Amino acid sequence: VDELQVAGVDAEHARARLNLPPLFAACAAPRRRNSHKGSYGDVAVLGGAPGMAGAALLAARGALFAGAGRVFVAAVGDDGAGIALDPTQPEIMIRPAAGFAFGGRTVVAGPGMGDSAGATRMLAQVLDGSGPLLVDADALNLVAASPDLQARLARHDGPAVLTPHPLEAARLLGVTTPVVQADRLESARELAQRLNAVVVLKGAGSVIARPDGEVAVNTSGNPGLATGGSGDVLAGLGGALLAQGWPAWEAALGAVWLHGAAADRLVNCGCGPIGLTAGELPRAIRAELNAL
Ligand code: NPW
Ligand code: AMP
Ligand code: MG
Repeated sequence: VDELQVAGVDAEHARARLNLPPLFAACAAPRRRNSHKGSYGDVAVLGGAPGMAGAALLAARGALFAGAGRVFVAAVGDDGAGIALDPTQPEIMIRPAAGFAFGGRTVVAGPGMGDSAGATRMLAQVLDGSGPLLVDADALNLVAASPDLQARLARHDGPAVLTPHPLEAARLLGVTTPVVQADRLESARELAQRLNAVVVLKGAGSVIARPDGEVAVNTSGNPGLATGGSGDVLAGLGGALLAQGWPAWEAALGAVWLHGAAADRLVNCGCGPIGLTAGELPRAIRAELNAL
């Protein structure tokens, strides 16, 4: 704490820098012997508009390697001419978002979702649903632009986690990125209260905040994560923990810590920080989860 204060970090920020694993370890119970894929939940990634299929597939891989029982991509704007299969990950089931049955599934909304009218309609539908929900990327931008979607999100009947990076948080708060960054704890808290959800304000030292004002600051991870797609993997990982029954606060703490620990593991074996790729994270996340 003293060292952080010398570095200019205020006392509250220093206190919030917690060793996260003890806070979520109870959720990481060993698998029951007679369990089956239905025991570990379905994750549906709503996203992957034309040109950004990769974001949805990275989120889907994050969910798969974090133990979700079944993983779907509900592809926005896909009239059947787009992606039908991920040849390197055939476990992922890819369907058009229109008509997709989201009920009873954990929804990860946003990776590569775009801002089309169809995307907005599908997002309104999942916000009105009652399952566990993780909102990221373009879904956050759509929420920022629409008081109607903000109201639907605040009313969402089920666990909800939001994972904005600083620019997405600035859009949601109607301010600029430097304003968000000037007080990251308060920015995250404000968003959690306004939108009635657990909020992960991403970036070095991700802040996790609850609507009741509780905050934590993550200590794992490194600048190898500053690469396209790493946030999409985090979204899928968080969705998988929600699908396996982790409450929103524990799922957010667990996802952020495991994601950072996976990047630290990759750096330790020479796969970064320079040139670390988002696609390498899911297997490293699996190794961290099994080592818990
Ligand atoms: P700058 O440059 O500093 O002004 P956008 P996106 C800022 C999909 N993807 N600290 C920074 O702003 C996503 O899922 C698809 C401070 C940065 O330039 C989305 O659907 C991929 N500032 C869509 O693309 C792989 C920070 O935010 C700007 C910050 C758009 O998402 C890539 C970027 O924000 C991507 O994931 C920090 N820690 N972090 C694929 N393979 O298909 C970010 N910023 O304009 O919202 O764009 O995040 O790339
Ligand atoms: P996104 O911008 O949505 O792709 O998300 C980027 C992910 O990488 C988030 O989980 C960030 O917290 C993480 N990240 C980015 N830069 C750093 C950094 N310098 N140190 C630690 N984590 C980072
Ligand atoms: Mg992102």
